[in-house]
Amino acid sequence: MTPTITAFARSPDRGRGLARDMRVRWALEEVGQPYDVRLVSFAEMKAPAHLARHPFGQIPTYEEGDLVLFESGAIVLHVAETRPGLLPDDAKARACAITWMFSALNTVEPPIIDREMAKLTERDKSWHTERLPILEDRVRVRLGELSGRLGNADWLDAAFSAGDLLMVSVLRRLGGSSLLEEFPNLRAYVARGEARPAYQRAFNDQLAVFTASQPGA
Ligand code: GTB
Repeated sequence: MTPTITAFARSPDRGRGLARDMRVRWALEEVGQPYDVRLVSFAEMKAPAHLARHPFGQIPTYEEGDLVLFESGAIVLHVAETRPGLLPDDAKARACAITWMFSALNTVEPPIIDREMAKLTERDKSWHTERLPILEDRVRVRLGELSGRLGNADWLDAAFSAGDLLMVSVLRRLGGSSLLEEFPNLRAYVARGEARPAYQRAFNDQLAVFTASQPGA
């Protein structure tokens, strides 16, 4: 059965692949699973039909028969557990890869989002110039730790896994900031992820949605 995911009809990231449908698209491409996309407007995301799929009225969601999932991490884990290609067969190696999935979402992404939100929503506050460096330092600490662990390796464990897919997706949110540039091995790690054919297909598909949403397209 072909799964259906949801994505922004008009992504605020203007096709940069930063919305969280990108990581789900990438996972589906890695395992060679074709999928359909239901594009939703902001109004549709908060309407009953979508709220039945996603209690918080967000994207992405994933439907496959009577299975309905939300949370990009849970969706990527489901894809990785039900198709070969994103998790090792060996039980211990699999547990390690899943650990990296959780650490991408629970340990690395939160400080990145805190910084992003501060830049987006707190610029007019009197304390913004004092708070921003604090948030940047929190990101820098995490990046330093991750950089130290990755070292010269290509991937976090022996082979590319769903852990790398989520970690690269999370680090991409720093694109355009000098923070990632401070850690050349992490910058190269992100570039390696982005060079994967499955990533490229996923990126181009979400970019095509943005391009088609432009006036005159
Ligand atoms: N924890 C959930 C998950 O991982 O699936 C978070 C889902 C989420 O935040 N979804 C966002 C959403 O639906 C889109 S991805 N927001 C609408 C709402 O909450 O009403 C977050 C996102 C949005 C925009 C950019 N951007 O413009 O760069 C990047 C990321």
